[in-house]
Amino acid sequence: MSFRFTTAGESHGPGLVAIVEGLPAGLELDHETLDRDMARRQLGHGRGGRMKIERDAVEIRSGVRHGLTLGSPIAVLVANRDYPNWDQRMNPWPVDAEAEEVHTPRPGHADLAGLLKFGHTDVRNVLERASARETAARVAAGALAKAFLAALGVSVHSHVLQIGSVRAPQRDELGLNDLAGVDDSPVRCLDPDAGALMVEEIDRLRKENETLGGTFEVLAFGLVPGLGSHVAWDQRLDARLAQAVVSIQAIKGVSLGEAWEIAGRPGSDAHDEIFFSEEHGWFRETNRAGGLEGGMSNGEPLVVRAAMKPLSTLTQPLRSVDTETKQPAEALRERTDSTTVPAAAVVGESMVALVLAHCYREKLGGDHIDDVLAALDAYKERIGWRR
Ligand code: EPS
Repeated sequence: MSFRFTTAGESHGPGLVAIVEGLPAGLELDHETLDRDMARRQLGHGRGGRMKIERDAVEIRSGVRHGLTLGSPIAVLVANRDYPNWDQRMNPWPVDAEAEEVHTPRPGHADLAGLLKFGHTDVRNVLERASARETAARVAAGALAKAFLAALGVSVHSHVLQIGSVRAPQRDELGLNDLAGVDDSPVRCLDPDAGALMVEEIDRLRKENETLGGTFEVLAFGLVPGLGSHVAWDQRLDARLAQAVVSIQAIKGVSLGEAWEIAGRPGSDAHDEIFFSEEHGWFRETNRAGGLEGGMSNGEPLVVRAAMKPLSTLTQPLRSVDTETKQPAEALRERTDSTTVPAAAVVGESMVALVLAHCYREKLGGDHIDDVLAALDAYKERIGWRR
């Protein structure tokens, strides 16, 4: 059973599209739940003026009827409310007005490499697609994946660990209850004191015309062991997760479980010992592996962390070169966000959910959601899984 998704769309074009293929028929969708994730991606202290314009909402164009999936590809449209302001510059068809070209690539952005690779003269032909606006379509697709996972008892969450130089204190293993209310924090941080310091740092650096990066964590609860596979490199769940998360704009690093911490510890302090009881079945007392062993889920909560670089559009631009004259020039100055780490964490949830949905489809097959649930029950029964 293949599951895949793709997105299309430019940041200031008419809109974004996601197509999700391979969900079973009969899955119940709730419009409000889908839109809630779209709104969560727009949250976070440090967003710029654009978020006052956009009110992202999911418009289903195919594959769903009366709230139930049909088993056919689901096409989702997310309109760009800013488009009317860009109608001349981004119109798919020739316009009378002359659109001024951008010739000053931003260090850290796709601008220069994209320009050279595709033979454009206008940097806008690259930056419009490279923009993280595209993540609105990923979140729409991710919301569909989350609905499928929820039917299987799986939930995906995220929270911010660091913005700029402010780090939230280390916490021991997080449970579902700890994550409730994280969206009430203006930076989606579980520690209120660290959250307040993050807000201060964002405000201070914004005044200095700076942008900020940071780190976030995505967790998934309720997984069965055996998603992904040790038998081939491209079936390994950890590899799929790393690719999916690092594909998010501005993400420069991904770690699974306590990756960087355990690298320096002796082996006896790096793994999760195995226990069995009649009551719980298989279980662990620690989760250093972040729910991943041998490229497969092991049934413990999945823990994925990501590092995001500071956004590369700066209101005090860095040095660049005019691509036409080859003379030194300041990089493009555009309206921008100060930080988008809280939003990126929501996108991280979506990418993790899409990978997990893929693995469940691969593992359990089935054309109707009831087939999938029956296969899940049979698998749990066979392995004696009691959670
Ligand atoms: C982005 C630049 C900003 C962000 C945008 C991503 O857009 P604009 O240039 O229109 O102000 O707001 O993010 C979104 C629009 C979004 O929905 O997340 C960039 O260059 O990546």
